[in-house]
Amino acid sequence: MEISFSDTIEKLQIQHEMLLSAENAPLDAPRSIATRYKNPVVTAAHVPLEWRYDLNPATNPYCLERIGVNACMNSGAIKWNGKYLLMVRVEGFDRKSYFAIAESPNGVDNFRFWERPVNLPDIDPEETNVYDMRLTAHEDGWIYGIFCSERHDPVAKPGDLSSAVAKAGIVRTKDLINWERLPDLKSKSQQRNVVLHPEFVNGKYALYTRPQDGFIDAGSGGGIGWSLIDDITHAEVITEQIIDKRYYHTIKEVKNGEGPHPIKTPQGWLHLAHGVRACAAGLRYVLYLYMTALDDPTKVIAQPGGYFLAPVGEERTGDVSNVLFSNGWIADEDGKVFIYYASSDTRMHVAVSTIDVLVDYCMNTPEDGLRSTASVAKINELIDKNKKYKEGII
Ligand code: M1P
Repeated sequence: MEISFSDTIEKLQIQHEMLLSAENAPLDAPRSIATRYKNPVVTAAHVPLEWRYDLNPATNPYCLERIGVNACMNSGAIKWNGKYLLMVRVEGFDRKSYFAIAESPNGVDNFRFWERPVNLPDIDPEETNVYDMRLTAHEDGWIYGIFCSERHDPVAKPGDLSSAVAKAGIVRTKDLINWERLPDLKSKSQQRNVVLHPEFVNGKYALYTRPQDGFIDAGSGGGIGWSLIDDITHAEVITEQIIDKRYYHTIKEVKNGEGPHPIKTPQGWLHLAHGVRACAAGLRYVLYLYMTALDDPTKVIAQPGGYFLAPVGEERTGDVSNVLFSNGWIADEDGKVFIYYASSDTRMHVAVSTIDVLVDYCMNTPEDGLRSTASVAKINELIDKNKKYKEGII
């Protein structure tokens, strides 16, 4: 017997509600640097049915999904009125991304999208795709969103419909509903992964940048940059200093990029970033941490070697496999940190840690010695230390 339209919709609604209200649970051992949670927190299936289905049987007699969602990924994050908000990059079947806010009461489950996607002011007909917004509640009183604004390369050879140009788009708001669009960041190089530092530095706005020669390739550029901006309403990169470089045979040898804005801790600014290396399977994206000085955010004071989170299990596969990417985290007043990360450009996850643990990890994990020999030396140092401890010498 054929199931009726109303029964189909009811079934979809029940399944959707079950997904949205499912409780999440910690997965990893309690003594990990960050505790992963079992379920992804936001997926394509979390997107409201009203955004995907025409609920009228007269115009949708087969009850088909009219607008498909491919992925929910790379999300900015902010605590707002006691709720945990994600600025989700929702990607449609048509490959276009848009932003939409999903809200949770506890940061680990029950994420529900607000009624409509974000109404991003449209200032340029050439802007084709927007994604990966970082949110910063700046000390000037505004909440800023900086995102990648992508368009077809105007100087691409005829027939080349793949070459693109990445710029940083800037919006700001006081209520997360009404957004003011500011002019895009002016920069000599392509820019993606641009992030606003939350405080003024020397009386200026400060941006983490990622200068690139090309859309995909860092070329002679790359590294996480830093640029002071006189006027955020006409932001321009005049000088750019690389504060976190790329190195041969490391997790960030191909490229890297700042994640969300850094968290201020008593020991320094705590940064989350992604590093990319190449291998036979393609590019591999992992997450790493570093710290900079409170009185000089350009001065790196801790640089633990290697990654802090890399794709495991289900995280390893998706639209763009072998990728972890993060552009949002929330630090609670009690020191808990919710790290939101996407796996394989497909779904959003959370891992929970504390400021104390993350800072301890940064301060006490050996730096990358850049050579196998240095790695072995670090292990021997640790063995010696443990030996002395066991013998009661230290
Ligand atoms: O596909 C992996 C990531 O690739 C880009 O990141 P990056 O600029 O560091 O190369 C972005 O398109 C990002 O959205 C995506 O997750």
